[in-house]
Amino acid sequence: MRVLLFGGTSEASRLAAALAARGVDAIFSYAGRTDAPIPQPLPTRVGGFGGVEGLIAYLRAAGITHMVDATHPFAAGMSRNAVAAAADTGVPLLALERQPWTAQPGDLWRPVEDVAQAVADLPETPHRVFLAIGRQNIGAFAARPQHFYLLRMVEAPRSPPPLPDHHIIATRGPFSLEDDLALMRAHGISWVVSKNAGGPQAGAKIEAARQLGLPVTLIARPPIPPRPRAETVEEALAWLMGDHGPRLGV
Ligand code: 3Y8
Ligand code: NAP
Repeated sequence: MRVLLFGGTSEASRLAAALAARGVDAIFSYAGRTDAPIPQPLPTRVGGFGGVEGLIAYLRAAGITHMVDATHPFAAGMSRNAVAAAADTGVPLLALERQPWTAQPGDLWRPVEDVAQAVADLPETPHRVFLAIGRQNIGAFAARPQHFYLLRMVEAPRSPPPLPDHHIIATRGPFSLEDDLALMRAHGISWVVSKNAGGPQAGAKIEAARQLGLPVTLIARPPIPPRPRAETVEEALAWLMGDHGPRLGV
């Protein structure tokens, strides 16, 4: 057995630790979006594969027998490529993916389908917007310069965002409710924009918005073709160690 684990989430890191503890032959894969990603207890490769064809070539050259796609629910490009490569090579694929958040009493959610709709959803009157969607999609909000934007991302962007009134926080999650409440109060936030990432790691801002009675423009996950799916590390381990490979001391 040789597992290729597509990472970039807390679940991926937990699965990597479990595989390393069991001595499973596995390779961890980062896209290389950040300069100093969290080190993993597995041999790690960084960077794209070169599309589906590049991934297929990698699977064959590295003798990969199983893929676990533990990328973020918004990493749709990687997930779609993994589905295509699995279909082409027959290498079994499992997605390790958390459930989306579901609205609770008190949530003031404004569901939108994508970033463009999130921009259009913002009000005309100036607001103080917590834009906690990282740095890849900030540019789209230049169409709404009337707002103050509190921008949170892992690393500061290489050039200033095209937003006249903004403040950048460069930090790596996960985030706590206490910290997000304090942050949103300190900046007088009146509107939140978030991806529906699911899980507790990025959920603090959603709970904080609920407590503060703030509207949340919530971006739905991009569609990904169907593939076998697990929600917990334990399920993923069972899939790997069960009918898909040798039974190790789990
Ligand atoms: C490069 C690896 C772990 C993984 C930690 C999780 C939790 C903290 C919360 C907010 C939301 C956001 C963002 C976020 C979270 C975890 C997880 C998660 C959201 C790292 C990481 C990589 C990335 C890429 C990065 C994106 C950005 C998104 C920031 C490492 C820290 C906003 C997603 O060019 C860029 O700057 C790209 C940045 C993709 C989304 C975007 O569009 O900007 N994640 N995040 C991975 C790689 O190269 O393969 O650097 O250590 C991983 C984590 N980020 O091991 O514990 O499990 O989700 N990541 C979102 O949810 O909206 C922050 O601020 O409230
Ligand atoms: P994406 O748009 O789905 O993928 C774009 C391309 O990046 C892929 O086609 C692939 O390039 C490369 N890639 C993506 N993830 C990879 C991985 N784990 N290993 C190797 N190559 C990878 O990707 P993204 O949304 O930018 O996410 C990039 C990374 O950040 C992923 O690890 C993801 O888990 C993590 N992340 C993303 C978000 C988010 O909001 N998007 C949030 C948290 C963490 P090739 O086609 O050349 O193979």
